[in-house]
Amino acid sequence: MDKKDIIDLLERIGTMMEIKGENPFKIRAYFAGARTLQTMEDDLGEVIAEGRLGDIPGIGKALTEKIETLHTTGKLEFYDKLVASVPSGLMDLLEVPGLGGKKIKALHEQLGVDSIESLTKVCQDGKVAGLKGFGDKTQEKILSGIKNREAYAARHLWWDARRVVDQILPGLRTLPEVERAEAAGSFRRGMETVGDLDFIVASSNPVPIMNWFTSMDGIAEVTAHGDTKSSIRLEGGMQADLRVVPTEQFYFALHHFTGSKDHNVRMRQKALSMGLSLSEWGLRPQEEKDASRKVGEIEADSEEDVFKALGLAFVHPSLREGMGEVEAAEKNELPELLQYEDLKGCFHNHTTASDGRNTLEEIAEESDQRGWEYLGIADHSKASFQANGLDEERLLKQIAAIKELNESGKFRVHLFSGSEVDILSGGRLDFEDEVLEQLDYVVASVHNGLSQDEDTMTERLIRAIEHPAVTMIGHLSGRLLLRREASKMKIHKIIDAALANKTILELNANPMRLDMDWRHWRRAAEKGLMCCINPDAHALHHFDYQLAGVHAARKGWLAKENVLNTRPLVEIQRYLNGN
Ligand code: DGT
Ligand code: CA
Ligand code: CA
Ligand code: ZN
Repeated sequence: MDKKDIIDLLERIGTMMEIKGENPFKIRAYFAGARTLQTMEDDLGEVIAEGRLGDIPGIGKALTEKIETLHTTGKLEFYDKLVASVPSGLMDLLEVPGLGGKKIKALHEQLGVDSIESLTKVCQDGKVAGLKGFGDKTQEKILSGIKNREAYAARHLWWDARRVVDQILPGLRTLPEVERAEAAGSFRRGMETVGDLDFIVASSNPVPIMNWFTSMDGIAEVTAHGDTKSSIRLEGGMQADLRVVPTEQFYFALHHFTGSKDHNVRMRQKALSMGLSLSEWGLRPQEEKDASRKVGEIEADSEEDVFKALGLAFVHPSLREGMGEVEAAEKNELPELLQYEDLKGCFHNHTTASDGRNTLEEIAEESDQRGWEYLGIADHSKASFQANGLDEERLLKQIAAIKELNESGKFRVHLFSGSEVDILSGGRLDFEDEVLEQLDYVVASVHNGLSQDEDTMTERLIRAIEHPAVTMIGHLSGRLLLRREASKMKIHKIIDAALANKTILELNANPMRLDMDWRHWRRAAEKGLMCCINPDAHALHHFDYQLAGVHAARKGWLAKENVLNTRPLVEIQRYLNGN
């Protein structure tokens, strides 16, 4: 088990012991141990091999043994027993924001809460507000937390949906009866979250396809099994529909079920204005009401044909949100789609110096393999102590190490020295100007006080945007999709400030963030706002996140010239030097 997983597990142990009301000193030892591991710079494997773990302050004898066992075997009997002794309903409560071990214990002991349902009930009855340490505000927060949790459970990250699609679609395509198969719906549109998956298949023999679909591995429930339409729920909770249509209908059905509803409405209006009627069955003269008669039917051998028949340029699925794409297609004014290959590097990446899993050299090597021209290192700053943020001394050392690595010529990629500097609660930065001046660039981000009121947060961000050393703002809203709401802020004021100060806003490509939201990008970019797509990488495979970033950028109508990191190295150097 690696260090990160061990840290999580120690914290979980501490929380479960809190719920059980065990000795506070013992509890504290687990949380303190987790924190110590977090800030430890040495490699855990080495420390254990050299028998030095027990010498580290904050890690006692009992903890040393447990960490060593976890590191070598990945298992711990003590933990398994603890898990078995805490009712699972109580562990579910940890998913409600604001509830930790101590509060759960109080709710359990004093109000008999043992599940989300019983917690909802006592909150609605107003009983929670009266408990010591709770109050009206907490009670309200718990209720809204539960409500969000339900809404969140109904959807899935696009990134996770992709993994499921990558399993099912190739399977469908290998069936001999299948002529064509695609995943439609919000997934195909590249929405950041997906409700259910919608598969569309062309075939004249649907029955075997339906049988295959409803008997795949990993199905929790078959909710419908028909001749041309079936629905399933998978073990992870994701649902999927499959529709089989005759080949000649395929591209009309694909277009229809790709949606969105708003896009479809606009397309149907466009068809009507030409005396045509568009549906999932096809495109035909309006007076031809009887769909079974094929008089005057228009054929489509591709989705492009559907658009062409309406006098429209092809609208990529990413753009089909009913936000003016049909009008733009009429005038041939659609944006040129951003491609993954357009990205030449990125700027928000973490190393082992803070909370990343890889060293500078490993990251440089990976960048070379991916063919990137440059890569920016932006580890956390000292205020992010839980992420082992760098103080001034460690940062200066890193700057020197990066310089040395660049000069060594060992790697093709050029590394830039940056920092992900915390924006403190009043908008001040975590480093003084003299330190910031040593860096090639600065990503400024909010990591605490995320629930400040709208005006305070707006002013805080604008102050950072106005700081001359700040190159870009990281993950603007702080949202975690399906887990944490965005901080409240006056987004248009912030965009205007970024424009006025020529500060870049990041499009954080972590599939859980995709922040700033694509819905704001189109207008902002039209006004000249510069975007930078960053993976916020904490491990090498996180560089893959850039693909999710590109999808979000497309939904925001961003073209290559709106995105800083499509530029070649020389231009980036010129840009960062301020000319
Ligand atoms: P989701 O699943 O909530 O993430 O979103 P979608 O867009 O995948 O929606 P879904 O699965 O309900 O339906 C897929 C597409 O089918 C949708 O984007 C457009 C089309 N569609 C479904 N129901 C309607 C409808 O009542 N009217 C229109 N115009 N289109 C519909
Ligand atoms: Ca869907
Ligand atoms: Ca659906
Ligand atoms: Zn961050």
